[in-house]
Amino acid sequence: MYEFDIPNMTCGHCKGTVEKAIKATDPASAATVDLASKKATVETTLDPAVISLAIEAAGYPVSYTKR
Ligand SMILES: [Cu+2]
Repeated sequence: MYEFDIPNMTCGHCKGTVEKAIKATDPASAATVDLASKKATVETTLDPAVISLAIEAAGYPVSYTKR
């Protein structure tokens, strides 16, 4: 489980974009994207750096930590 900090995620549209980026990268992932805390928690078997790159490619700078 990884926690991604996405400080520029500010509205429902951002949230949807981030959710899509995660799902497109790892369709088997389980992701919860929380707008209020600007965090996404993701259960994935992929390297979290790959998910991170996809979120950044969607327009959102991101950092992550393992939980
Ligand atoms: Cu937005």
